[in-house]
Amino acid sequence: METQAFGTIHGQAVTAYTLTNQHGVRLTCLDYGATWLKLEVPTAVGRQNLLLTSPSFDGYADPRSYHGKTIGRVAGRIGADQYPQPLPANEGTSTLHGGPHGFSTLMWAVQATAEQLVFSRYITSAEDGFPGDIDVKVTYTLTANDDVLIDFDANTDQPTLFNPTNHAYWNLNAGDETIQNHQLMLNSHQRFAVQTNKVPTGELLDNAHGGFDFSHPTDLGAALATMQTTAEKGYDDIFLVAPHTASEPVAKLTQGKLGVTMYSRRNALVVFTANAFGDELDFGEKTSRPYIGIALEAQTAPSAVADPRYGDITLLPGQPRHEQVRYHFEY
Ligand code: G6D
Repeated sequence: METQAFGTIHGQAVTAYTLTNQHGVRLTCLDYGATWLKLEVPTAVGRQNLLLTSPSFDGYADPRSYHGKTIGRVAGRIGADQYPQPLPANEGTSTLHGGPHGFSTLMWAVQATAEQLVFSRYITSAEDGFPGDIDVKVTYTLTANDDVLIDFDANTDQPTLFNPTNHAYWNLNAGDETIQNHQLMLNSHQRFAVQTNKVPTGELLDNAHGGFDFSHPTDLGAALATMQTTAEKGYDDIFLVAPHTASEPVAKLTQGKLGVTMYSRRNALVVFTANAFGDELDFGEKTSRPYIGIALEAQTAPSAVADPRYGDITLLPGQPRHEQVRYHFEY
């Protein structure tokens, strides 16, 4: 395990932690936001980072930057009034990615071993505005067979919500190209209809029509071309994951020899193609612009907050919850 100073926030030092496996795959995370900073694989021409990464901490200090960060208590958008107690709003009347003081804005304690980075944090209700004080652990594991596992664990003292995810953006190009030359497969046949504020209505739409069918590996450039007549001009959609076994992937993204395959038991995956990105974000050698990255966010469908048909995101005292997402890399 290696560490590197990575700036400061509110007078506190931010540190980058790097694990390397036997094949030379390297995982780097920050204590701030329990952020996934880099995933580097060895290639014929040297190491290649598959994530969008800002070169300095400035790129992570803004609470509205979510790249690589751990998102919680609740990923995605829910109405701040969709729970018996009001939730902290940060986008009109919605709570996006855990509200203004979500997991992504916090400094986490770290315990590191050769294979794991364990980020832990006690978060009070007064701190993030959700009911209940919670104990949270986010564990990144880099295995010998080129998997990264992210395990999310939580306990609470009062009923609350827990639906965390990771918000890494992928770009498998060595150069400055966008993800338009990538192929995407999703284990999904339906997606959630949303209101104009992007909070789901609870209705499902069929993926078969209008550029949403990724049930087989699909060219993202061609798919994005079909989206140019929409207001979003790209994907920012909550896909319902089809029933599947633990060994069946929920998503696979490839470009040439490089690939990332995601496994999750949860029933939704948000796909966001950075449709309106401009130069307000700095991704180093990758120029920030539309489609410079793709976020694949495994989660329980946000509709579950108000509709038990779509799952259960409640966290109850005495009933700790555990969620996991696994990524496998080919290079
Ligand atoms: C998520 O779906 C959302 C987007 O709408 C948002 O802009 C982004 O996070 C920051 O992927």
